[in-house]
Amino acid sequence: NKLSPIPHPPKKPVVGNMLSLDPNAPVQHLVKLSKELGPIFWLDMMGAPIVIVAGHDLIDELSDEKRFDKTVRGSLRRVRAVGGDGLFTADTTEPNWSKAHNILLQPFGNRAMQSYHPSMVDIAEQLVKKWERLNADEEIDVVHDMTALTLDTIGLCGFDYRFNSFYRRDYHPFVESLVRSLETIMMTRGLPLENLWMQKRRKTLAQDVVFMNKMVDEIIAERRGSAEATEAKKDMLGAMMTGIDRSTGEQLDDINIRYQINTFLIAGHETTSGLLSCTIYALLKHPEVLKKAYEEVDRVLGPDINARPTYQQVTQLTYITQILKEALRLWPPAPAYGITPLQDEAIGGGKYKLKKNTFITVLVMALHRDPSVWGPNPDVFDPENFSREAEAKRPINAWKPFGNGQRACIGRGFAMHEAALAIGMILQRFKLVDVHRYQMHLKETLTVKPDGFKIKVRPRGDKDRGVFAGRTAVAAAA
Ligand code: HEM
Ligand code: LEH
Repeated sequence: NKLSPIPHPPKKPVVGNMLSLDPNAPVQHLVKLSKELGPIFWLDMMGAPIVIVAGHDLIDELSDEKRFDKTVRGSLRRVRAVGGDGLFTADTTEPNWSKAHNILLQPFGNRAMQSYHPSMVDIAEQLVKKWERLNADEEIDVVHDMTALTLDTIGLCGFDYRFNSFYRRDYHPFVESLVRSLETIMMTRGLPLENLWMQKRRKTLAQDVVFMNKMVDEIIAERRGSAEATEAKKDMLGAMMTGIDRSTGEQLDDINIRYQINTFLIAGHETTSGLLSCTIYALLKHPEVLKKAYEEVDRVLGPDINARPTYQQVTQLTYITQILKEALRLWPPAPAYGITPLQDEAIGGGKYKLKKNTFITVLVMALHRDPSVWGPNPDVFDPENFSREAEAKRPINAWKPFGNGQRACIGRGFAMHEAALAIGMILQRFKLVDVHRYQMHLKETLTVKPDGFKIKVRPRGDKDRGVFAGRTAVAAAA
């Protein structure tokens, strides 16, 4: 075989390795396979080879954008049903990719983050208010509430729309459609088999897409209709409607703007909520980390729990940020990404030949636990992995939760600010209670998130704030 000597597990006739991947947890299954087969191996997906890379040395080479580019294939290709030629699902060579990339750098930049901050606080307050009003016997479905937070936040910051997730029992109809669509997209992974069940799912997918597009198109049309609103609104939609690509002098058309908004909703719904849920899990399981996190929150945000955190204060939550980065290491919400060689290539000192256009999966989840980078106990949660010193010492391309190069996540700063604010405001107010002694079990959709994770919270009293609140009060008085 042309891919030799890249290792591969034994395969069956016709289906190849298709059926040897756990359909409910393919990424976790690939991580397990990488422990048996090594840092690179390939699978036969019904005739189509897919190369899986799990080791740091090789991924470091694959991060060279002169030699490798993102490729939109497999499940990601099918996400185009919703994301169209939005940034996440566009090919790098599509004109709309670079156009939108240039225009969107501004509304995702640091300056713009400051203008979204009050809206982020608005939604985070809804979350903590909900938790404050729970009775002592009531549990919190962590992923549900974190999804409500992240979806409502991108709705408000993105296009001034309130999903009002904290005012409903079920999800907003848009979210119902989105979740169903992504489910169908993931379930039909690699299966060209035509049956009644799949025809039904496909029809529902088409209807859901029509519904989602209509809702977003109406939001855009409404904004176009009100001229004064276009100038006043400092949200992402405003920036997309007025922004000009400096290299072509062109603007985004409304169909592309719709796909960008669909994309933000996929992103806002699927990933930051996973990060927040895993972070809460880690805090519950590591009391010594939680203690330091409380100390930072009390020191930076002060003793008055009703004082809204400022933008500046959130940027000072540096230990919380280390915790978030470590959660992104152990449980990267986007656990893999797809790339392809621009020319025939050889990696690993010429050992592994990769023909132009080969589909390569970078297995981020495995990279993040590579002992050659993270030491002999890579599965241990330790925020010191992201101290200034540890970060400076680490080789590049060892931590890639946001992808690579020019195709890396444009929402990274947005997600990190939103997450630090939310954890800060939660720790300002609550003690976390692990009522079920939950053990991490990752559910795979497009992303990975904890499955069935429930907690309780209790209000923090003045006693819980201890010396730090006192010290802050004294410092404030001085
Ligand atoms: C791309 C992860 C939050 C918007 C990506 C990629 C990753 C990623 C890994 C690269 C995908 C690939 O190579 O195929 C994450 C994580 C997030 C997060 C872990 C939260 C913790 C967000 C948010 C937004 C967003 C909140 C927008 C509101 C995008 C866009 C792209 C992208 C537009 C495509 C960029 C391009 O190719 O030009 N994200 N993301 N992401 N992300 Fe995120
Ligand atoms: O290798 C890939 N896909 C394989 C799956 C693998 C398990 C064998 C396939 O068959 O399709 C490519 C990996 C694509 C997955 C990308 C996941 C990114 C999730 C991010 C969603 C939310 N988001 C969007 C933007 N920012 C965040």
